[in-house]
Amino acid sequence: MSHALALPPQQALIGGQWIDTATTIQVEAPASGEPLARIARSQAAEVNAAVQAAQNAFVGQLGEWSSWSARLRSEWLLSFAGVIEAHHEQLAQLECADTGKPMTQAKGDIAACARYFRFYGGAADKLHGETIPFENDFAVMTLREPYGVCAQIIPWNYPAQIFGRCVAAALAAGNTIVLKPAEDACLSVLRLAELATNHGLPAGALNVVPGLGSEAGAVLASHADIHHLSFTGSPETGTQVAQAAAQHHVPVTLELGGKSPQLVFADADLEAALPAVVRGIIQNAGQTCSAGSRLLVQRDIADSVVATLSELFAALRCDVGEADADCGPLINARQKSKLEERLAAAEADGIRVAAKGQLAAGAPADGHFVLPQLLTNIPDGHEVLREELFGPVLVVQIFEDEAQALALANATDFGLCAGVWTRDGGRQLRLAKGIRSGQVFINNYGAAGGVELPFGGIGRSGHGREKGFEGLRSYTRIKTIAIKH
Ligand code: TXE
Repeated sequence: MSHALALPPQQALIGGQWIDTATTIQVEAPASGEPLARIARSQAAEVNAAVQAAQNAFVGQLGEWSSWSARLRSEWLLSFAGVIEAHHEQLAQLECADTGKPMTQAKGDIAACARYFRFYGGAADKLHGETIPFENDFAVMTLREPYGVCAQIIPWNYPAQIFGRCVAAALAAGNTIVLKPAEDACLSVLRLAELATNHGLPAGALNVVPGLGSEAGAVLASHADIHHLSFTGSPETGTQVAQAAAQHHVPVTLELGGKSPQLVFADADLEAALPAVVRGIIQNAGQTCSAGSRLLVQRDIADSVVATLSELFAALRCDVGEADADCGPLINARQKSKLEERLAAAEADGIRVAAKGQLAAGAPADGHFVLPQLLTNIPDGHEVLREELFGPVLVVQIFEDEAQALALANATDFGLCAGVWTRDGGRQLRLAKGIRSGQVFINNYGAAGGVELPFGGIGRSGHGREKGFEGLRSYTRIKTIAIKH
């Protein structure tokens, strides 16, 4: 597969230079398990050099990047959105090969990446402080200042989208960046970094240190000279990086996944709801932090909903990315066997597989596929209701009334998203207020991924917000200036 792909540089990007590392990491294509690329394995030396380069580009108003005005940053980000769009096809091919996701989804991800640069480009020069009425002989104002060096540790499920979300916002606010992409998929990130450098982003404004989480990631998270840390990944690793950052009092944004419920009431528009419920769990083969992975359905319609969903699941086809199937493979053998073990344990506990999708004819036998499936007959409190499975597996629970629906929706220590399907306006608002999560979608799920909408979790799903204007503010801190006259 690699011969057909135009691969990006696979080294570390430090201070505008692509640097070889002593050893490298083999990256495999999830679709086939075949070798795809060899990326740099950055260690402490590279991470330290990258942090130094980011500091050099950010020295008050003297650094190469921090000397740019908000208007200049805005213009650069807007024009870079155009560069991404011009390379849309090539970036989508990389994303598709590297993550295994269907081509349509890869194209959507690249479009979203460009939209982040357009949105934050438009917002960069609209980030205002305040003036505050105080004693008559004072003038008081607040400035929204960039932090300085932002460390960003990102995962493999949406490399290009998360690059857009984090990098565009941090740059728009005037920060410099050291980004540690995931070892499992980072080719689109490396190409985007190359395009940004070639498009005139000052050296050191964006540094990329590919490598292992336990090496480059751990060194970056505990670095004394970073000023902000944004992490997207598992709750366990999130806890570790937050502890590491706390040693130097570095503020942290954590985006850690979820176990998000979709609540379907008897009065819902089922023709809209059920296909959206299926899309909400099979997108990116269920490897999505915001996946709608729990279906809560009202008893009166439960049998017919399970019957319709069973037909929809049985019609799903898995294939490799390029073939544009409903569902691609999981990212690697480890994620696949972890999920298969959990599914085997669920079956042993009497949980029923009500329906399963199929492998498309001709799909490669050694891709890391797990067939999309619908699980019913689940004992209260079972692990599959509590833990993020990170695969195309939807678990079904039945509720009697609104109060029970709300209790089940909140019976999780995650709190990222929820979908509510009902025509009752009062119930829509009661549940929107009552569900403990960062996002509640009424009669839709995911709001088409709008980059303008703030996004983040509570509890085990993390804290802080990315996306939207709120995401831009989160890359700034307030300075209060009080002038006595
Ligand atoms: O995640 P990790 P993994 C969840 C999902 C999945 C599970 C495991 O449930 O099954 O996490 O996936 C870097 N110090 N999500 O193992 O370890 C790592 O290199 C610093 C949810 O891939 O959290 C990568 O860049 N960094 C999710 C990033 O952290 C470290 C997306 C994420 O890897 C590190 C992905 C360390 N000690 C997985 N160890 C979402 N929220 O969308 C690893 N990393």
